[in-house]
Amino acid sequence: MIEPVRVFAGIGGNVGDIAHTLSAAVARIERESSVRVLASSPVYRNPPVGPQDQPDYLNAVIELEVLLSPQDLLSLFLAVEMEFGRVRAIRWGPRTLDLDILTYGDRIVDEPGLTIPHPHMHERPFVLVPLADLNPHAVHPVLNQSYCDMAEHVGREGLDRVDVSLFSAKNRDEV
Ligand code: A4P
Ligand code: MG
Repeated sequence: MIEPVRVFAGIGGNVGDIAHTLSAAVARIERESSVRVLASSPVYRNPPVGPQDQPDYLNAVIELEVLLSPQDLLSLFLAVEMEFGRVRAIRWGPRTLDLDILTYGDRIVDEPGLTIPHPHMHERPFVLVPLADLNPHAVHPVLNQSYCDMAEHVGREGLDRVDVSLFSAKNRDEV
């Protein structure tokens, strides 16, 4: 029997009706029988990291319980990105939807095409701040620091909380 695994995932985008895309993507993920959405962080508007000549992003972190391997979860994320019209052109360039696996339990994965924990998460305010909102005292599986300490270290400059709710458990129970 497969044990459910707790996953934190980054969700973001900077093209189109971003708030709508992010909510629709979370609803799409929730419809998978092998995934349960447990919570979503607040959503933050923030300037692009990487190439600057692109619009601001909306970013959030979602907490999932999955019955999928890390590889199968990545395949699901890539499929959902495609469904929402993600066109992959420029590295770190604009995208309608970006789904990243941040952590998968305490597992460390380092193989071609998949690195967990996500290799940039520890340096990105748009990941650490919402992660600390959801789970402040949890500890990064490799760096052994709590997310609230890491978020404090990178700071929250440029992050502007927006009034959008991606998911509430109530929505799920009503379906
Ligand atoms: N991949 C490897 N590990 C993972 C993982 N843990 N989760 C591979 C998800 N994917 C993972 O991703 C390329 C490949 O990474 C995937 O096919 C998968 O096999 P991508 O998202 O298509 O590539 P990319 O965006 O060009 O590069 P990268 O390094 O993945 O970018 P990120 O980390 O996704 O960052 N600024 C703001 N403010 N907000 C953002 O959300 N995002 C990015 C992209 C840049 N700047 C940003 C934001
Ligand atoms: Mg990505």
